[in-house]
Amino acid sequence: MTISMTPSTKISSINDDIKHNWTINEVNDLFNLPFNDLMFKAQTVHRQHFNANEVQVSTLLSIKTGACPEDCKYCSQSARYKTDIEKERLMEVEKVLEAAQKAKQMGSTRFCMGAAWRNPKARDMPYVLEMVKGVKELGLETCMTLGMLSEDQAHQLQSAGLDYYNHNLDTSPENYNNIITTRTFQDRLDTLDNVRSAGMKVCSGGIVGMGEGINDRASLLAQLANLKPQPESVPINMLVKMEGTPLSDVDDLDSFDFVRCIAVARIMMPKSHVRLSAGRSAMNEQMQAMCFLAGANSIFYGCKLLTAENPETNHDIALFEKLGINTETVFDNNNEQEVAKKLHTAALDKENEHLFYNAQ
Ligand code: SAM
Ligand code: DTB
Ligand code: SF4
Repeated sequence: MTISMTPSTKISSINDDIKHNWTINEVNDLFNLPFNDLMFKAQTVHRQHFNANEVQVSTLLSIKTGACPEDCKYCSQSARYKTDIEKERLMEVEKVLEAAQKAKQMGSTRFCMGAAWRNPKARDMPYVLEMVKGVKELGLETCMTLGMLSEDQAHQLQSAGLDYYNHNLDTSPENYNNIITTRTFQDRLDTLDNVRSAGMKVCSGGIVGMGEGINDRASLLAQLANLKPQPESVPINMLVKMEGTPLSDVDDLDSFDFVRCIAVARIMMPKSHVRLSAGRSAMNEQMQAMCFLAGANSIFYGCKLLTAENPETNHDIALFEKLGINTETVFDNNNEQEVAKKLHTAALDKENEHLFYNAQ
C-alpha cells in the first residue's frame, strides 16, 4: 500500500481574512491577557482552522555539521565558539536517503535537512538537489534549511521538488544585532522573498529564551505575521543552551511565557502550522500538552535535532497516546481516503520493530 503524504489542512488559502498590519502594542495586548483568556482565545482560533487532535510530525537531519562561518550566539555549529560537536562534511546522498526511509517508517511525514552553511555554494547544489529528489520519491514532504538562498538557488530547489524552505528570523529586528552580526535581518527577509517567489512554502520562526525582552517577542511575532502571505510553518524554538556558546548561561525563560508565545503565534497566524520546535527535551509532558492546547500543531520527531537532543521516540509515542493525538492526516492513494495515523502504529509495525528499539 502506498501512502502519499498530503497535509489535511488546506493551506492554499493561507492569506484569506488574515491580518498583516500588527503593531507591537496590539501584540502586547495579547501577551497581557490573563493566561486563561489567552489560552481560550488561542484554542478557539485553532479549532476554526485545524483538527485540534492532530499534530504534524517532521524529522530533522543535519546533512553538514559544524565549522560554520556565521556567529549566531546560540549555535553550537559556529566555528567561532569552542563547542564539543563532531564536525562533518556534507553527507552522501545515499546515507541521507537511508535516514529519510527510517524516518518514514517511524511515522514521520516530512523530512527536514539542515546544513551549517552561511549559504550553499555552487558545488554543493547538485548534491542537495539529489537529496530533495530522493526524499520526495520516498513519498515524504521535503524541507531544507541551508542558510541564505539566491533567487536562482531557490528556483533550483523548487524544481527538484522541495516543498518547504526553513529560514528563521530568529529574533526581533531590535534585538537582532545582539545575536548575529554576520548577516542582517534584511538578508533574512530577502531569502524568504526568494523562497516565496520560487513557489515554495515558507517555514520561518524564531528562538525565545535568549535573554530578549517581552517587546522583542512581540516584535518577532509581528514581523512573521506581517509577512504576506504568512509562513505556512512557524517554528517556535526554546533556546537549547549549548555549552561553549555565548548564550550557554542565559537565564531560563519562564514556562508560562513560552506557552504564551505559542498562543499568541497561533492567534496571529491562524492558518499556519505552529511548531513546538527545539527545547522539548527540557519540557515535561504537562508543559508540552499546554503548548498543544495553546495551538502548537507540529513537532520534530526523532531523538536528535541537528546537534542537540530531542525526546526519545518512545516518549513521544507515549505522550501522543496519553493525549489522544494522531499525526496529521495523510492521503492513502490506493483507498482514496484520508487516514489519521497514530505514531505508535507506524513505529510498532512488526517490520519496523527493530527501528523502534534501535531509536531508544
Ligand atoms: N545554517 C542555516 C541557517 O542558520 O540559516 C540553517 C541551520 S540553523 C541551525 C536553523 C535554525 O535553528 C536557526 O536559525 C535557529 O533558529 C535554530 N537553532 C539553532 N541553534 C539553536 C539552539 N541552540 N536553540 C534553539 N534553536 C536553535
Ligand atoms: C528550526 O526552527 N529549528 C530546527 C530547524 N528549524 C532547523 C533546528 C533546531 C536546532 C536546535 C539546536 C541543535 O540541534 O543544534
Ligand atoms: Fe551557522 Fe546556521 Fe548555526 Fe548560524 S544558525 S552559526 S548560520 S549553522
